[in-house]
Amino acid sequence: MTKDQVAELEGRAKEIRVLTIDAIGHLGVGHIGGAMSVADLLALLYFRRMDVDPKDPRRADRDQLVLSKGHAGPALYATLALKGYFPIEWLRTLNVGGTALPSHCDRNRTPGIDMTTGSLGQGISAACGIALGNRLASVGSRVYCVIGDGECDEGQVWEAAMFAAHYKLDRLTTFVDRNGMQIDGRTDEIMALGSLAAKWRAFGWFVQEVDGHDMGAMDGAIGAAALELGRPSMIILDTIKGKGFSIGEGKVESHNMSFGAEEAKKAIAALEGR
Ligand SMILES: Cc1ncc(C[n+]2csc(CCOP(=O)(O)OP(=O)(O)O)c2C)c(N)n1
Repeated sequence: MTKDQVAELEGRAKEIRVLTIDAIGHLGVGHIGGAMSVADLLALLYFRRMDVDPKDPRRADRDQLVLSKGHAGPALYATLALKGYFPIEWLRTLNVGGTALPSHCDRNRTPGIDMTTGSLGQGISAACGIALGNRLASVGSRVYCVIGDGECDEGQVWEAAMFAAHYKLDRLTTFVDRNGMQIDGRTDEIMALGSLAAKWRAFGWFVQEVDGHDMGAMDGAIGAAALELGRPSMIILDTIKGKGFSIGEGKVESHNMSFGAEEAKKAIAALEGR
């Protein structure tokens, strides 16, 4: 990637963060921490890597994303709005009655959402199913999946890990958003994960570890994953929970935080360097 391309993607990530803070601030409460930590990845996927068409969100051979940590939905909604799936104005309808944008992802309600998620552990299984289904249908597209590090406490994640390796799902690239925190504390204290890289390798995956706020590093890893044949790919992203949200950055409390429009305004000004 050139410097200009990196700068453009960083600009997109900033827009995603601004719109996510605005939407959650407008509502008054939401999962801001885990949304901020994946904003850079979402910018990279939707504005560089994924072959998708906002005018045809269900195109059979599109690349797909399963946001298994479905509570980060608001960041994905901001990304999809910027990409042109629906009007930016929808973002302020986050989680109000009758909305197309519920707090957690719902493929039946939101254009561009590929899988309904929110019950942790299930999304990665769904991603495996999509990848295997694509192979059976001779569809050559890629499936991306994002799980949380706290989500790795779920046994179902490891069933999916075995399944993907057994079926050699080499068109599946999964990311762990390793922000070191989950709902009620640091992952080290709640359920220590040890070496995640060693675990995923032991399950038969091609594993890379990169800085989840570094566009170039992530892009390189996604490229290397695409070249890997015969096994699924895991890219462990080292991230900061609440990244870019001045009130909550690096804090466990950012997980599901209450804040209003005024605080959102201040946080957005800080993010934009005003
Ligand atoms: C099966 C299930 N159990 C509990 C929850 C409630 N919950 C929502 S987010 C969360 C913590 C997830 O931590 P992590 O995966 O690290 O997410 P992140 O820190 O990236 O937001 C929990 C326990 C859930 N959504 N699903």
